[in-house]
Amino acid sequence: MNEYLQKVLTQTEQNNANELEYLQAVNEVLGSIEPVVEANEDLYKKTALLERMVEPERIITFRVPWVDDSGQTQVNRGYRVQFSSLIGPYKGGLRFHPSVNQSIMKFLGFEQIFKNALTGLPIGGAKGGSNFDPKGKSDNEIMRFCQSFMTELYRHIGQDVDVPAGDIGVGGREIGYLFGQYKRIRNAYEGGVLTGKDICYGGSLARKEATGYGLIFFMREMLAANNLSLEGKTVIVSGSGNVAIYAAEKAILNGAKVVTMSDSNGCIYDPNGIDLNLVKQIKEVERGRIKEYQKVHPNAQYLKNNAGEDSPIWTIKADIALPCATQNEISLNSAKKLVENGIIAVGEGANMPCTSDATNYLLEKNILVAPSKAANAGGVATSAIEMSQNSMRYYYTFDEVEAKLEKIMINIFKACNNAANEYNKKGNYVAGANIASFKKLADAMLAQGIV
Ligand code: NDP
Ligand code: 2IT
Repeated sequence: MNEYLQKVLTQTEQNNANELEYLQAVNEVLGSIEPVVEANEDLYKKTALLERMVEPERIITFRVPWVDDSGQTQVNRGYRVQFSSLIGPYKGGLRFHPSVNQSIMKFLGFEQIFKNALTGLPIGGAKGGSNFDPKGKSDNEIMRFCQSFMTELYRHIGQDVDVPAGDIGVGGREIGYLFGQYKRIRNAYEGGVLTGKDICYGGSLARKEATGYGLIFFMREMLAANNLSLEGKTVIVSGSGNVAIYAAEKAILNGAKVVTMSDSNGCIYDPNGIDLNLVKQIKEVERGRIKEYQKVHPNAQYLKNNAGEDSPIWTIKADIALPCATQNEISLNSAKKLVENGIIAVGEGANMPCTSDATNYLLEKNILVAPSKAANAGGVATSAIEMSQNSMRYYYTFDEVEAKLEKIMINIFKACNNAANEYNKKGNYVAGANIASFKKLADAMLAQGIV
């Protein structure tokens, strides 16, 4: 590896020891950009360009005290990693999940910089959240938590400063409570401070569908470039949240058959094709568990997750896999199983769902991999369209937003494909996405001086 790149990698490892997810994300990007670095080595070295790229502009952590329904005070930790404001206000989701820690926040914030650059829209990169576990909490507990979280976060965000949105555990309900508290503290309606708002108070049509739909638009382009299509393909989808549901919906609209969905307890396998309306009822309305699917469709199989073992979902035979749950959900062993079963493409709806060795294995076996920072960028792109509608004090129709999203995803695929071809990595869209976004960010960094 190039000496300068190697030096920065080693330094990053030393400075962030124990932050495994963050180091995984940095390794993947830096591992892809060697030819660009070699061509600009002196300038990058002199301006410490890579060293600046891997150091967040700001990390905020804070205490979030709240009172549960029994009257007991609870304390969680809140985060906002404002990674880069190079090309726009900090932008990225909030995750509420017990696994949240600084490494996960930094990996997500780092990925977000590159993803947001690929959208072609003026948004920087950030991520935030809390180790709060929304599971089993009452609506009032969720509201009190969100209000306490915002009571600290409000001073760090703003529609031209930093614009949070949803992620795991944060959907329309949570964004509503967060927005209400922000508005109350600020005594101003600043619509563009959060995205993923409900339509009735400033949200964008098609934002809810955007990440999943965008993933399928990207898959359609990637498959077409390789003389393939979604028509008639069997698809396994993991997760049953926002991204999974709308990826499944659009895949079905494109003629594919989706046979699985999952949550952290296990997966359902319905060889006849998933009943998506039922999944929406269970997950979006009742906030229940995926196992309940079997009550209505007793012929569907339920495969339980076993602690410490790979999810059984990746052992099910299919043409296309869409991991839409969480990071590192596809291990090397699962990747081997997918290949053994004849998979042709993997579309990453979740952020960094494959371990590094899984990604490398899939690429070695010539499996088409749609990398998360490109393939799931439709969500944040539509968030930026929500911000622009808020600034204009105007609304687009569903079809108008979807058409813009489709165009953006087509352009992202082209950018990844062109960069892969230009740098002798034909068909490697992982490298293509990293190179295309890095070049844009490097140019912006050089243009703005040492900041
Ligand atoms: P949701 O909270 O709506 O759904 C998450 C789903 O994944 C649930 O089914 C959940 O199951 C499952 N899941 C979460 N954590 C784990 C885990 N540790 N192990 C197994 N299953 C798990 O989140 P989203 O759909 O919004 O997010 C899913 C992924 O997509 C994340 O990686 C997120 O970063 C990414 N993403 C989201 C975007 C968005 O716009 N929402 C945009 C781009 C990427 P359970 O209910 O049991 O926890
Ligand atoms: O990972 C992501 O891109 C998101 N969770 C969406 C972020 C956003 O600002 O819409």
